[in-house]
Amino acid sequence: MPKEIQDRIKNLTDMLNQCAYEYYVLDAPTVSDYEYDMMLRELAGLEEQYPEFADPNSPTKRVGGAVAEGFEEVRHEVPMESLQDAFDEEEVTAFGERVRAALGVEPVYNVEPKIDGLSVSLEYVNGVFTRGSTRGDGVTGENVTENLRTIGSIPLKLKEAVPFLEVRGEVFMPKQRFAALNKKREEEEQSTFANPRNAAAGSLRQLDPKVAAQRGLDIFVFNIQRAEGVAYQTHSESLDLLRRLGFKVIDNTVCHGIDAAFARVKEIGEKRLELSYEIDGAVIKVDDIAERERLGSTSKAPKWAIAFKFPAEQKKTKVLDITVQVGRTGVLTPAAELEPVRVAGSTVSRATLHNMDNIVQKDIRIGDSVLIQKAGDIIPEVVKVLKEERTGSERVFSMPEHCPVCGSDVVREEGEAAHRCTGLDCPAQLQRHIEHFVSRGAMNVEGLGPSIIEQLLARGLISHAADIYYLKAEEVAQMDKMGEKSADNLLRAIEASKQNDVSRLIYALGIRRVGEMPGKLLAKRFGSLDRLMQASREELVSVDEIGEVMADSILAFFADPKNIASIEKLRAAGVNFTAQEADESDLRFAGKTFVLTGTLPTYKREEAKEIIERMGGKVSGSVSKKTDFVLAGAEAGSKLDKANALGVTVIDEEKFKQMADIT
Ligand code: 0OX
Repeated sequence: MPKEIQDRIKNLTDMLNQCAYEYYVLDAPTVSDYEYDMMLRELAGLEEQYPEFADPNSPTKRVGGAVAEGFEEVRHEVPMESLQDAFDEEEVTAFGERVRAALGVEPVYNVEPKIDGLSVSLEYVNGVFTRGSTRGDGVTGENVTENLRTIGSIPLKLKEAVPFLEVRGEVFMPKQRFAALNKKREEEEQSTFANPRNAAAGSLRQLDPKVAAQRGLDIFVFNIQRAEGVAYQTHSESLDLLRRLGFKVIDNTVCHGIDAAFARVKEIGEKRLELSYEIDGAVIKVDDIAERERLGSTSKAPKWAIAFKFPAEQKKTKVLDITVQVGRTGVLTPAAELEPVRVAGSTVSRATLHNMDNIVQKDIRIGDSVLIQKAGDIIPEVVKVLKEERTGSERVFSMPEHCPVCGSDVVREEGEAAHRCTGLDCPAQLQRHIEHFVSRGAMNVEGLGPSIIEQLLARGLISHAADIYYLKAEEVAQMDKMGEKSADNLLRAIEASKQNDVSRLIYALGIRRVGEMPGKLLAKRFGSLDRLMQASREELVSVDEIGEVMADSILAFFADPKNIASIEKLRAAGVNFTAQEADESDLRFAGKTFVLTGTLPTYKREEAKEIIERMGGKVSGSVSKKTDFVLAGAEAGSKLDKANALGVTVIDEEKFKQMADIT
């Protein structure tokens, strides 16, 4: 029996690794997502039952394991060198001349796009991924293995068990993922990332690999740093080898001579906007490894390579006006209305200005000439004001004191960047709130777009998100451009959404700062909306990733009778309030603070701490009035005295085990 289990685990592991390779590296999946998930689930189940057979490098770990406390340092045996830069053709020509002079011949080059991400090193022992680290300063980086493991295109096991291999690659966030992430962060009132590179770096440095796993990171590899048991004469051969081993390898073109290489650089530059990831240049490398060795390196960069940098396309235009949009939580977001201009492949006529601080800091005025560019080749942004072009007729912008939609007061809370409409019934907020409620990540009601919501609100058919569940067929059929069939489909979609898992509902409610991920964590931890509504602050903050600010926001939401009325309306309509996948964990110590002192008869201090934290409690180093229990062992010192003096309950290990139900 165990042999069969072991074989099945190995089989599933191999199949899942192959599927990840086909999906992420080849971009040619051979199984459906559903089949993949089924295999993954079966493997996770077997590993849980038979941990002795679980592979530490299992594909189940790609979803993100334990939260780290920090990252340990990794010293790079082979330094991760940087690249010399060139900004014009002359600099490239000069590089070509230096190389030819040193070698005595015109070499063969290899030209690659330069991915705008961050460099990492991946190490494999006997074909198994053992460690991954950031470049850092080139000599010392950080161990980010658990986050890298979540990147689907990184092979966990190579197709051949080479004894040792260290490869270098660039981790990046595709443009679309970057744009979607920033949109979501803006909605959730979190700060946005300036570009995909920062977003990738921020994601790789997440202490919780589950967060990294959600970010859609990808990688291209482009260099063998160290290897045993492999042989290659040229860079091209090394890249072919990496491809055969299962890596996603950077696009590369062999070019004979520096002129051909530069022509390829220009070609890459012309096509850059068609790529799904951002590049900031192209790299020209000598292809022959022996020639590279003859050329050597300076203290920082190899003499056999040069990076040609493409400038981000910037265009000049005029700020015609600054307008304000009201979001679903009432946040007023200013935007520059621009004289239309073509930049990075499309016409731009508007750029978000984020908030007042950004406007003040860049001193953007109505009528200003400005330079604009696209962050991540997608999101238009104002880079700077051309102050020398001011005529004196420009107007300083100030945030409206009243909401442009409902006229309510606008306030800016202390410590917040955002201005907010205080109108409880602001139609703009309501519209955006309902759009959010039915959006794909929330209740996912297909066919209920912004214009239908607008009509439903205008005709008084709905005035709350919950009202969609009370719409009648004849009411829906009244909408413009709504045939009988689409009305029918819409009602069906609304009806179907009642069965959603409660994690979607929690996110859909629009509790400030509670995004999709917190929605899932809360659903899992509390199991139902009713249980979440009763949760104390302590219980909330005991959930990983839920901080004090979010906990307060959740408490404030459920303390508002208007929100409770909406929830009751949803309940009466038959919307599901329970989680499909509730966490069975026992949180009996939620909200309780323990202090440990002395030597316990059987537990080490770390073990007791682990039990307390797993059950939702906290361990503190010093006794105060807020301490609930002092767990005291032999030779307990001053902490025990203090506990007695303050009247804090003192327990021994025996009692602790009883409380935790450990026999
Ligand atoms: C990139 C990239 C970065 C290897 C040896 C020195 C620099 N960002 O796409 N670095 C290198 O080469 C390293 N190649 C690249 N394509």
